[in-house]
Amino acid sequence: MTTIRLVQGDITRESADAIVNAANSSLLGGGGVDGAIHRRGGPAILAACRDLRASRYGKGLPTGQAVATTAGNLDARWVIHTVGPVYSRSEDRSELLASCYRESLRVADELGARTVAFPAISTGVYRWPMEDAARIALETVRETSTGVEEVRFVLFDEPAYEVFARQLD
Ligand code: AR6
Repeated sequence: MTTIRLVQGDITRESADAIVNAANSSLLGGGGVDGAIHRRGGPAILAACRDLRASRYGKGLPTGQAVATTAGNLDARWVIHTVGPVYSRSEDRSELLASCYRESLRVADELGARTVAFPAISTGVYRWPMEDAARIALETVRETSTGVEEVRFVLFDEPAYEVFARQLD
């Protein structure tokens, strides 16, 4: 059984086996939660991302996939980088967003992670409406069979937390 927990705050302050990053396919950092993770996690994460680019992901990490690196100075063993879809009104990309959660949990299982902290993937720069993103995130985690014991959603602000809390009920 996987327990789902919601907390409000900065994911870079969390303690977990794995912290998920809402990255972009370059894996070379960016703004939002990605920028915060690289800032607080330090250069070891970027170095590991560069190695992944050089070895497996020369063309970048495809949307919906996930890959792990060291967590550097974060209070975690791994950062799992996943690339969310940019929200589109004309095209349904829900399956790609669900895939981010599923693939991150698959990578977490491979690593043996028991606790995994997720941000609300795609709801910032990538503009996915929070309500819909929360529904997809929670449904996908509930429907995924995993050895992860605790999935923690770390919502940056009170409105995001409230949306997730309503959807969880
Ligand atoms: N802790 C928890 N949540 C956060 C934090 C934090 N420290 N900072 C922001 N959020 P975003 P995306 C929330 O933009 O939409 C980057 O440039 C934020 O309020 O980080 O998937 C990447 O490099 C929002 O609810 O990710 C990509 O280019 C959520 O995290 C692009 O942004 C996701 O916002 C990815 O866009």
